[in-house]
Amino acid sequence: MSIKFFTFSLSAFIALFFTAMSFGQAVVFEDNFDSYTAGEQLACQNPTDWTTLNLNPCDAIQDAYVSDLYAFSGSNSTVIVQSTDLIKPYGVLTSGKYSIAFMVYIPTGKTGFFSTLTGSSSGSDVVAMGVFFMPDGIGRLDAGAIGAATFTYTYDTWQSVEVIADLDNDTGEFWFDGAWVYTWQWTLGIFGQTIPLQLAVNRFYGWDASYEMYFDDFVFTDLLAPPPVTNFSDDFEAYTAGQQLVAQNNIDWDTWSGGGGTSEDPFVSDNFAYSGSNSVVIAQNNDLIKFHGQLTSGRWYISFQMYIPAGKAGYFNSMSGFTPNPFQWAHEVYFDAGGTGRLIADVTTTFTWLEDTWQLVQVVVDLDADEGQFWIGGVMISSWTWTQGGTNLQLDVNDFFGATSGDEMYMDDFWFGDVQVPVELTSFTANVNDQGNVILNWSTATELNNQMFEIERKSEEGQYVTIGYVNGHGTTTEPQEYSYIDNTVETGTFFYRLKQIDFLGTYEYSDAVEVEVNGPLTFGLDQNYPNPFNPSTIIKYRISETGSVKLSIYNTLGEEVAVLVNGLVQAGFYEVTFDASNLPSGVYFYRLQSGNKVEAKKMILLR
Ligand SMILES: [Ca+2]
Ligand SMILES: [Ca+2]
Repeated sequence: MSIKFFTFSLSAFIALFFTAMSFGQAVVFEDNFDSYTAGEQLACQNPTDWTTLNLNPCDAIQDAYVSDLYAFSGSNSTVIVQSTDLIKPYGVLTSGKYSIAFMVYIPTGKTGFFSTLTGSSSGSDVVAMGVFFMPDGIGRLDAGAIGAATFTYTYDTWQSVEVIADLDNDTGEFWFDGAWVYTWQWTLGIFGQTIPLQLAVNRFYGWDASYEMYFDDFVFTDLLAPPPVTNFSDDFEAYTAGQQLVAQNNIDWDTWSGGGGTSEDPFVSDNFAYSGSNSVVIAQNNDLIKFHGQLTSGRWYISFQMYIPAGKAGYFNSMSGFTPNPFQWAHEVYFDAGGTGRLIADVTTTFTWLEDTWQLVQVVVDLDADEGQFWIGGVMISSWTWTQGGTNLQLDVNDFFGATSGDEMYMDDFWFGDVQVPVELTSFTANVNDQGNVILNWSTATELNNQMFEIERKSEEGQYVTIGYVNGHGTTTEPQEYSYIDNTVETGTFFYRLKQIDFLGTYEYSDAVEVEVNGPLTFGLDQNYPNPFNPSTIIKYRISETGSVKLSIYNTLGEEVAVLVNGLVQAGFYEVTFDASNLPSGVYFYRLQSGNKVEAKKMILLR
C-alpha cells in the first residue's frame, strides 16, 4: 500500500441553469418602506412613486407618515390617519390583469380604508372599489354595490390584502388574509354605477379620528407580463440521440413553422459532442428556433459551441422580429464550406473558421446601447449598431437553419442569458504530497469574464471556509491550468471546492473533491497488530525518503529469521503482513532500516 489519495475528475460546467420559459408575472412596483426615514412623510421622501390626492407631496395634511411603530418587513411601514390622503399612481391602465397587494395592520379599536380609482384626481377619479376596516374587526368590501361582501380581520395582526383587476375580462377580485372574498364586474364601480374600464391609482384615506391603518410591503404586479428572463442553457445530454430535438422538448425549442417532428425539427446527434455525448445537428431544411421573448432592453449573451465537418456548411441568425410578422433579421451568419464565413449585419464582414474543430460562437446584444457583437473562437469579428441590422430595437429569436444540402452544423452547449456563459471546468483534482500538503489542480477549457477562483475547504463535519484564491484568466478560449497548495491542512478527511467569481460578482461553485490527509511523512515503525499474534500480524511503517529499505524479523538470539522488505521503496505509508506459521512461539523483534534511520520493536507469537 502506498500514499492514499482520492482523485475525482469532472467534465461539466460549473453550473448550468435549466429554466423553462413560461408565461408569468412581473413585479412593476414594490415598496417595503424600509429605505425611508420613519417619522417623515412618504411622498415627500419619494415623490416619484407616491403622491397625495391633491398631487402635493409633502402636503402637511394629506401626505402619509412613514412609521416605525409597527412593521411587517424591516422596521418601517406607512400609517394612514385622519385626513391622510395618499395616492399610488399606476398610470391609466385600460387592459391587462394586475395585482395590488400589501400587508395591513389595524391596532385594537382603530379603523382603516383604501380604495382603487379609475383615474387620477383631476375629475376622473371614479371609485372602482373600496375596503373599510370597520370597528369590531369587521371588514366591508364595496365593489359593484355598497357592502357587496364582508369579512373579518384581526386587530394587532399583520394580514394580507390583494385586489386583482382583470381589465381584459372586466372582473375584480378581492382576497383577504390569503382567502378569496368576492368577485365582481369591474365597471360596476363602487356603487353599481357604470365606470370606465380602467385602473389608475390606489388611494389610502383616513376619514376621521378613529383611522389608524398601517400598511407594509406594497406590491403592484402585472400578472400578464413575461417573467424576468433567467439564464438558459442546454447541453443536449437529456435527450435521446437519433431522435428529433423539438419532438423531445417543445417548451424550450421550436421550429420555424411551429411544433416538432417535422422536417424542420433537427436531430439530436452523438456523432460529435462538445459536452457529454450529444449535440444537435442542423442539416438541410432543419429550422430550429430559440425564443427569447421580444426583449427590448438589457444586455444579452448568446453563445454555443459549433462544429462543422470538413466540406460542410452552417448557418444561424438572430432575429429582431419573429412573433408576430413581419420577420426581421438582426444579423445572419453563414459558415461557408471550406472555412470562410460571412457575418451579414449592418454590412457584410468575412471571417475564417476551423473545420473539424469545436469553436465558441458568441453574440452579444446590448439593447440599451443599440449594439450587437459577433465573436468566434474568443475573437470579436464585428460590432455594429443593432438597429442597422434589423430596424427593431428588439431581440426575439435565434434561428438555426439548414439552407443547403451541404449544411451539417453541430451545435452544443447553447447559452442564453444576461450574463456570459460561465467558466467551463474540465478537471479538478486533489492530491497529498510528501509534506502532507494538499495539491489542488484544475483546468478550464474556456473562460469568459473569469475574475478568480476562491478555494474553499471543509472537514467532514465542518462548514466550508475560504483558504485562498487564484486569479482567473478573464476571457480566453485557450485551455488553462491552475494549481494551489494548501499547506495549512491538518490530518483527516477534507473536501475542497472552487468558487468561480466573474467580474460582475456572479459566482458558481464547482463540485467538491475529497482527500484524506495522513500528515507529513516521517520515518517510523508502528506496533504490530494484533499482538500477541497467531500465526500472522500486520506491521505498518512510514518511509520519509525514497531509498533502500529493509524490514526483517529477529529471534531473541539475534538471528534473522525472516525478511519482509528488502529493496528500493518510495516515500510513503505502508503495511505488510508477517506470517509466522513456520516459527515457534516466543518473543521476536522486527527491525526497519531506511538509510541511516533504524527502528525496532518487540512482538510475541503465542500458539
Ligand atoms: Ca417594512
Ligand atoms: Ca452535449
